[in-house]
Amino acid sequence: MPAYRPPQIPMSEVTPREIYLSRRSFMGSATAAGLAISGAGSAFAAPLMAKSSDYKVSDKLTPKEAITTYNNFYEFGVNKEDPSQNAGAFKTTPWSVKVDGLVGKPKEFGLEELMKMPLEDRTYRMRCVEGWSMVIPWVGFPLVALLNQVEPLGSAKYVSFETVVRPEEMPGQKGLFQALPWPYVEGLRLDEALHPLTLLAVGLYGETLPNQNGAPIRLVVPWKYGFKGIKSIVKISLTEKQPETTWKNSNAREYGFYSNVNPAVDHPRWSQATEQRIGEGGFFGGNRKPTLPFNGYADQVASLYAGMDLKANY
Ligand SMILES: Nc1nc2c(c(=O)[nH]1)N[C@H]1C(S)=C(S)[C@@H](COP(=O)(O)O)O[C@H]1N2
Ligand SMILES: [Mo]
Repeated sequence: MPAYRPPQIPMSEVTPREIYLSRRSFMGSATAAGLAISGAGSAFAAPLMAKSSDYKVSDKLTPKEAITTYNNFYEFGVNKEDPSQNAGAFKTTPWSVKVDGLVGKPKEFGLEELMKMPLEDRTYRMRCVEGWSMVIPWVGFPLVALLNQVEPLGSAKYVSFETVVRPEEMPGQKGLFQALPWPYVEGLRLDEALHPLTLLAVGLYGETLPNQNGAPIRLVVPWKYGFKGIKSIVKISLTEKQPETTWKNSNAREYGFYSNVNPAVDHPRWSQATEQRIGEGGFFGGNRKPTLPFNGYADQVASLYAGMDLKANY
């Protein structure tokens, strides 16, 4: 496995925003770095090419141990340590992602094909609605690269996502107590989905994505609360109507469609003004830092919401 490469200076710091955004959509950065494929049963023998990133955060990376043992993936249980303990038997090969709906060229992408997309290292700040945060070095490709291939129609306004249903491999989908209705579903507005920051991740810390983090492919939207980052995706559809989303369906008063990280809009039961960076100063209490609007990505994404009431559209 190659050493993790710290991301380089973002193009956004040296290029006017419009040029930066249009460039970002069509080209990656020049340097290639290998993505090591590890883990028993991996179908991929050859090292994959990952592009070094032009995204940078000055924050310290969250240790891999914390990223992979403290998270949410309710298909494997409702406690933070459940996913890492219960996802071992989950089979991520073979795998395919069906992309359909309002597109000119619907297509089922095999995992081998997805892994050949132009992979990049992208370190993002991540913020859970519960008040904890992490800094995660993802490996993935912009969702826009996949959407371009299916040719969205003019009538498409939203993108919906669906997680696999496999009760035999996912203990949280089995038995009398089901924490959520399955499949887990999420959605983005089309312009959010096309934004160059929006990633389909297939790895972290330069290695194949661990099962508990959403293997083999999951969504990462760094300016939104963590639950928008739907894991183990099997279906993506372009729609005219705003898609159903799991947490809004289960409690619309507490979780909205937009879910933009916003320190000025409290969750009905707690403040969103500060966050606990996991791995720094203990998991709980102490050392909380201020939460930034759009999780610190306002320069890149605030314009998507110009003129919207973000208190009403939480
Ligand atoms: N399918 C699925 N995706 C999911 C979840 C889930 O329960 N099921 N939990 C979400 C929540 S609440 C968070 S905070 C992130 C946490 O995982 P990560 O640290 O690997 O991003 O995954 C999100 N994606
Ligand atoms: Mo979360």
